[in-house]
Amino acid sequence: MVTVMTKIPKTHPRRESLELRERLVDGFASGIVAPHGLIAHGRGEMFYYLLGERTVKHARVAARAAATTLIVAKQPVISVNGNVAALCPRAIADLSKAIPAKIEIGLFHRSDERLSKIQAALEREGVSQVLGFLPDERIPGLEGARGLCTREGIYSADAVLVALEDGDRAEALVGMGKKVVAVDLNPLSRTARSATVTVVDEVTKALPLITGCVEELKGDTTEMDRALERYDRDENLRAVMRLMASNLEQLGTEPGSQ
Ligand code: PTJ
Repeated sequence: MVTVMTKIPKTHPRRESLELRERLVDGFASGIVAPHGLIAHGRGEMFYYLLGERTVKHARVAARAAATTLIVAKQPVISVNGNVAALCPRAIADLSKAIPAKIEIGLFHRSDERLSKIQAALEREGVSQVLGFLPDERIPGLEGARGLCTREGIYSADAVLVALEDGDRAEALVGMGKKVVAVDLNPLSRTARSATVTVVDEVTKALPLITGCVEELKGDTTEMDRALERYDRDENLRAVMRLMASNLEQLGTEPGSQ
């Protein structure tokens, strides 16, 4: 397949968004991203647009709870799929170092070829151990290849970070008794509504935000307790939805502004 990378002009008003698209298209062309990943990204773009394409305060509150959940976990694991590997492999490496947490590739549309390409992308960012290639366990209730995982990683983890996750898998991980930290731009998704902590933000912004919170909170039990006390998932998601609705309302009164 021939894919021509488009150079986005520095002055383009929607440059950041278009550059993320380019990363996805590039990841698709190089075999990291599944075709379905392009559709998933489009859905995310729509919710990000409603958020005003910025990290909102509710995401900052959630990020502190997410960081605490990962710090206090005995066996935290970061689950990586094609989209996340294409968008922000460095941010995954940084977060795994800061916590520290293992990294496991968990694919919805699993193939050995994609797995090795994602593994190579993470290794290029200095990650020395990437789990997932040789699964020896299954997530109960998930049929087919998407239920595969490793005993050393996701199966034994007490906390798992998932980004852009399919709802079934997020629910199944919660069903296994794990704390699930989700990054998802859609506050209505099953993933967002079933995770222990949900950060509604664009993943390339959310992961560095969580890493910053990990660095700040590590060792500060008072602030970590406060971070968990201040976070209520359902209230946080409702607040994000109210914000999206009010942004939409405001956009509707400014015709032609976009
Ligand atoms: O690489 P694979 O084979 O594991 O496949 C990955 C995809 C993403 C195709 C698979 O997990 C999937 O189909 O996901 P869904 O069910 O479409 O869910 C993706 C969720 O992520 C949706 O709720 C989107 O709104 C959200 N999303 C998309 N892009 C972003 C995002 N959230 C945060 N940052 C984004 N950039």
